[in-house]
Amino acid sequence: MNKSRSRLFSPRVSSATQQLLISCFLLGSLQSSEVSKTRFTLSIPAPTDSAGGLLVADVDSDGHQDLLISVPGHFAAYSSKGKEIATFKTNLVVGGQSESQGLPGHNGPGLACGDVDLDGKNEIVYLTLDGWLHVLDGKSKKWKASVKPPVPQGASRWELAMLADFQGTGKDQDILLQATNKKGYRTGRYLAAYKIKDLLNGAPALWTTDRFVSCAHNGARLVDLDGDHKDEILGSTIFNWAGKKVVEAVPYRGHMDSVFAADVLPGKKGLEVILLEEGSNHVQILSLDGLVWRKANQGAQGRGREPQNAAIGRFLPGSTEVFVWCRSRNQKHQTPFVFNSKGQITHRYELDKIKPKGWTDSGVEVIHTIDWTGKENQLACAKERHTEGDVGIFEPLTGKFVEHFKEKADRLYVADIQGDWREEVIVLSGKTVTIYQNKAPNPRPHQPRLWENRNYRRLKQCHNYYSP
Ligand SMILES: [Ca+2]
Ligand SMILES: [Ca+2]
Ligand SMILES: [Ca+2]
Ligand SMILES: [Ca+2]
Repeated sequence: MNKSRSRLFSPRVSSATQQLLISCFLLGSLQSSEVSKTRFTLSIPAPTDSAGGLLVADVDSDGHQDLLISVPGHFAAYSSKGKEIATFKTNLVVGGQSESQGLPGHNGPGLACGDVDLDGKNEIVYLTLDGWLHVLDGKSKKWKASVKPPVPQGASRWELAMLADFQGTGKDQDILLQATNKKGYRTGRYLAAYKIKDLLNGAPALWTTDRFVSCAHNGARLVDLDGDHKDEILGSTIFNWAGKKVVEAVPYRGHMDSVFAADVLPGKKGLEVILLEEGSNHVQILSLDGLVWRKANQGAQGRGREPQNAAIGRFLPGSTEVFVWCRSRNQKHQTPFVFNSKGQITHRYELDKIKPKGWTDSGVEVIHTIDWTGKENQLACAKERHTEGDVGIFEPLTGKFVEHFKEKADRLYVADIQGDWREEVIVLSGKTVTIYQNKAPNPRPHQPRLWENRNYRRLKQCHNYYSP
């Protein structure tokens, strides 16, 4: 491995942007609630394919969450009201299919944001195609540091940088770098964990590995599973803060398609990890002690039906039980199925019979669990699959849509950006961003903001198309 080196770096900051800000009330096409729409136009190019994505963080450190948007060659930050904070022209690492191009994969933002130098203000952290990692001040847009970390032999460059806490400080003082093998079917097997301060000073990594088994199409996801305030690293293998493999999926055929973390079993200490197999087509739930359950939706021939995508959440009104909703493989006429927390299938339906009029027969994609109503139970939000299409919010257990937004969505992201702890629906269509907010009365206005949960923050930064 080569020694780290540093150099000066000057981002170009574009002039003021053209913006259109609309804030209005309208009724969703299903007329189920009042929805406000904030709309503005990007001053960076529109996405032309699946490269680049969205991220919510307080970029300018004014106490309000902002939106980061990346496309090849550019990224930009806007306030939740559509005010431009910064635009940058730089070859950040974003891309499409990770198994051929490397990480971060379809819709991966290739950006991270947090206070990495403990000056009380957030920095933007990202990798560029030439192998450098950059740190910018989010508010002043000024360059703070750049470094070219040594790259593992089988990789072409570091492809994904994630802010982490491996020391249990409660802050963002660590970083995880991930890369795929450069030859053959590329998966994110290489990891390097650093104290950020060490990395920027050219000091060695806390640990490295070439044995991480990542999901096939997305990077690692970080979460504190056991409550020791230190991040675990999630894939088909789960590593702890010290780089030790603590648990792994039980044998399966093929690869893992998605990974999520949730407290599926509150009686069992810590969070559980939900993994979706493609090949042997089961859903696995792991705890730090090992397998909790592994189940498939068996067809008439006894063959498991592929879960393909999932949404995990409290989907049953009046209950806090966590359910695992699976979309099903079908290219058309999707038939979602739902497991309860014990691994029993409790719901199945044909999406075609329930979806809104005009919605594609190809079903849904980019499926996020969403705290939309403010009630205890959650919903799912998704876009029309395989098309720049509409966005909807639906009840996962029944498939009933409660909102239908007419869109030509290139990207969909769900996060609390407007300040009410409930989550908004954020859509990028060409150069147009629309933030949909539920203006119906919030039944639980005094809930803590979701961002106070460190795991919410981590999962909202470590995401792509396959594991939103
Ligand atoms: Ca802000
Ligand atoms: Ca800072
Ligand atoms: Ca932990
Ligand atoms: Ca648990």
